[in-house]
This record gives sequence, structure tokens and C-alpha cells, in this order.
Amino acid sequence: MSSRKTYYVTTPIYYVNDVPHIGHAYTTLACDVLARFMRLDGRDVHFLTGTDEHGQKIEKAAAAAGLAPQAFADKVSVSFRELIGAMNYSPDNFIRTTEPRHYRACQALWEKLEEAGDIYLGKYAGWYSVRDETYFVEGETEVGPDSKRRALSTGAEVEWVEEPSYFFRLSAWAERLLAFYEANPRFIAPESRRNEVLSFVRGGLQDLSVSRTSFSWGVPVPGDPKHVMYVWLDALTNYITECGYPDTSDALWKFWPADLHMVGKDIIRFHCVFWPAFLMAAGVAPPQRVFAHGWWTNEGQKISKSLGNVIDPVELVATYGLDPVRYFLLREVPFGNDGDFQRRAMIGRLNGDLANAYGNLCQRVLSIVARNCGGQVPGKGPLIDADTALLERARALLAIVRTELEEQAFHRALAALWDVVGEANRYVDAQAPWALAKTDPARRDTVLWVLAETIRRVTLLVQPFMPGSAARILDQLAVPEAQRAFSAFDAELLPGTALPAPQGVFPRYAEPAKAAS
Ligand code: ME8
Repeated sequence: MSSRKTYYVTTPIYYVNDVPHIGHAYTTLACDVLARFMRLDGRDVHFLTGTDEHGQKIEKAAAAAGLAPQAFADKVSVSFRELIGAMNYSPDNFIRTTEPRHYRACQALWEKLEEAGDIYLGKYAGWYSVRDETYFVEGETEVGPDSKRRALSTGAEVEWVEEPSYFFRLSAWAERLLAFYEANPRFIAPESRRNEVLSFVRGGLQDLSVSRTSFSWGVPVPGDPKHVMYVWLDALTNYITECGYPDTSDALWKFWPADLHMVGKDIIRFHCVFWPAFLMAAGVAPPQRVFAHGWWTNEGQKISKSLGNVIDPVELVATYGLDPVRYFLLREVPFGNDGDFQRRAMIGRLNGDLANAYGNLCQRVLSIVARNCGGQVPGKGPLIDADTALLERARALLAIVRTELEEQAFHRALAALWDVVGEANRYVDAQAPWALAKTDPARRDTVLWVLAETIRRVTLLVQPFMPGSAARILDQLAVPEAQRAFSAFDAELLPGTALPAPQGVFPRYAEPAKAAS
């Protein structure tokens, strides 16, 4: 059995009512970078994503598509699975809520909640938004000029629901939740979201309807199959289904409690209020952390199907290349904030940070080495202050990136890496290795070695963000596969190692010429 420290990271499971867009791609990308980083850093990682397939919203979408819910879910779930290849994600598993193991986990959790006295039968009468799969009290809604009632927070239409329902005694959990947040200050991030959750819980909690009777597409309630479970109780449970729940002797149970549930800010209440309450009531430890990131808009507009401005990640990758898209999404916007997708900014990052700064650094260093050093890692002579200063900055990066990623500050991790790229480019200009060729070839070799070694360190840390490009650069430095984990961060490049011919990794993006009319 492995004694390495575990790391369990999850994405939300996405509704299969529609195909994935840039927002879904973003959340999974953030998790992918963390999973890859932690693996390279020696952790025993489990990275889970998947699809949320039950509930009224899916039932309606299936009906609109003229398909049975299961057939519809099977079809749309595939488009989320295909995104894994298109975006080069590295999940360890893809879970679907229609799997038998998930029914078992949901029903086992339900029985625990019932045994604990936290579930009772009553009747729900109130507003419900199918789009959000959320209950709203009247004060959270308003009637618009079109005389339709909508939820104030999401703008989604609500409908009046009156039906027998089981309730979870959420009202009894407010104090215990507040004590839990107090004892676990890292549980909700960023800070602004934490404040939002605290004030919601301090305002008092109402019991939560956890079953529905007016449709049947869901997990049946044990002992009362006229009821299906509320889709959020079902969905949240996926995180423990994966670890074998209720079988705590399952090999994957070692991953629970999860290190991180990554979510968008729209679903924070479900993850930070309902979920820890369900788990504590069932005697299961809550997750360690929930990070709620911000919302992407498209050139200033909310991304929506009706506006016709949904950004397709596959198309984006086809236009700009996979790694530039991965880089841009995590570099452009401070993680946690809302972001506006602008093609100009995308092209600016691609040509500026990637082609001009990093790509050019690699290209010019490696091509001088290829031309002047016999296609080998150059010899390393005595170091001067400028050399050790640059090498020290590169050496310090591992600790910096580790700290930033513990906080999910992807943008700061990348900024730290690119600071060193900038420093290295200034060092090339200052040391001018091309001018040393005639006067002092030994010194020229040392300068080139310092640069190659700096590129190696930076690139080891670029791997989680841009795995394909980083691998190509490490190949050009002849860094063996076995030396790409961070345990080899301090293993320096060996002078004399044969290098393959260099090749550019980040081509500039040029707007396609407009077709002549
Ligand atoms: O909520 N910007 O699924 P969902 C950034 N099934 N992120 C966005 C985004 C945008 N414009 N649009 C979507 C559900 N997202 C439930 C989750 S979990 C137990 C159940 C991302 O398909 C963001 O992560 O509506 C958001 O939380 C998620 O997609 C919602 O996906």
C-alpha cells in the first residue's frame, strides 16, 4: 500500500441538458492543473469528473429531444467525455449518476440520514426553478413585466410546486455549520465567498425538501419509491460514491475527505451548506476545501444559448492551439474573479507571453547551442554573480508555485514563472553569448548552460499547465522521462548530453487573411 500523501480533487458533475462550453472546460482545466502538479510533486492523486444525469431539467431536455432520459443522458455525457481528450485532461475516473454504484451510495446515505432522525415526511408548497434545480422562497423571486415570476439571483423562471416531500432537517444544522466553518477557516475560498456563506447561514436555515413526486427521473427513495431524491442530494453524493461509499473498506476510501471540490460561484450554497450538513448528519467527514471560481462572460456578455454566444472549447483549441488556450484561461484572470473572454486578449497572451517571451527564449538558446556547441548540453565553467542570481530565481520557483497552487492562485503561479522567463531574456541580452563566440567560448558555454538549466526548471513547472508543449521543450533538452517529476528538480543538466535538433514550440498567431470577395 502506498504511504504517499493523498490528494483528491473533483470537478462539479455537469448537467447533461446541454453540451460543454468554455465555463465547464475552465473548471475541469483548473482541476487538471492541480492533479498534474500534485502527481509531479509526489502525491497519490485521484482526480474525478463526470456528469449529473437526473432531475426534472434533464427529463425535460430529453423529452424536447424526443429521447428517453437514459438514452439522452448517454448521448450528451459522451460530449463531456470527449472534452477530456480535446483539452488534454487527466482524470482518474469519469462518474455518471446513472451508474448502479451511485444508486447504492445515495440510498445508503439516505438511510443514514433517516436513522439519524434528520429526515421527515411533509409537504412542499413553494417556488421551484427547474433550470437551477433550486427551491426559492417568495422573497427571492419577482414578477417581471412579462408577468412571469423569476428567481432574483439567477433570472430563471420559477414554477409553483405543491407535493408530498421528504425534508432534511437543515434548520437544526446552522450552529454546527458555523462551528465547522470557524474550526476550518480554509474550507471556503476565496474569502469573499466565505463571507457570503457565513451570512447566509447566520440568517437562519430552513428545512430542505429532498424528494420529489411529480416526475420519476431520479434515484428512488428507499422504502417509498413514489419519491425520487432531490437531484442535488443525488449529485453531491457522487464525490463519495467514487470512494466506495458506504463501503469504507474500499481501496479508494483513503481519498476521502476530498482535498478540494472545485466549483463555480453559482453552486457554492450546495457545496458549502447542504453538503457538509448531509455528511455530518450521516457521520461522514466533510471535504477539506471548496473553491468557488468566477464567471466567464464573452466580450462583455453573459454566455447563453439564447444569445448565441456560447464559446465552444473545441473550436477555440482549433483556432489558437490547445496549450495557448490552457495558458490563457488560467493566466488572464485572477482565479476566483469573473473574467471576460476577449479574442484580442487571447491573441495578445499567445503572441506576447508564449511566442515572444517563453518560445523565443527557448528557441534562441537552443538554436545557438545547436549551432555552436556541437548539439550537446554546453560545458559549465565558473559562475559569476549574474549566473547564480538567475539560477537562484529559477530554483526558488518550485516552492513559490507549490504555495500558490495550495491557494489555487494559478495566475500568480504563472506570473512567477514568467517573471523568471523575462529575467532570462534580459540575461541573454546582457550576456550576449553570440558575441562571446570568438572572445571567450568557455564563458559562452557557461552562459548557455545557465540559460538551458533555467529553461529546464521553468519548464518542469510549466508541465501541469501546458503538458504537451512542456514535454516538447524537455525533449529538446534531453531531460529523460524519469527526471521530469519534481523530485528531480535539483538534478542539473549534464554537460555533454546529446541534444536533438531544436524546433519552435509556440508559433505566433496571425489573423487569417480575409477571403477576397
Ligand atoms: O451546476 N463561467 O452543473 P452545470 C465559469 N450539475 N464557469 C462556468 C460557467 C461560466 N460562464 N458556466 C458553467 C451543475 N460553469 C450541477 C453540479 S455538482 C455535485 C453538481 C461551470 O452543468 C462552473 O463550474 O450547470 C459551474 O459551477 C458549473 O460549470 C455548472 O455546471
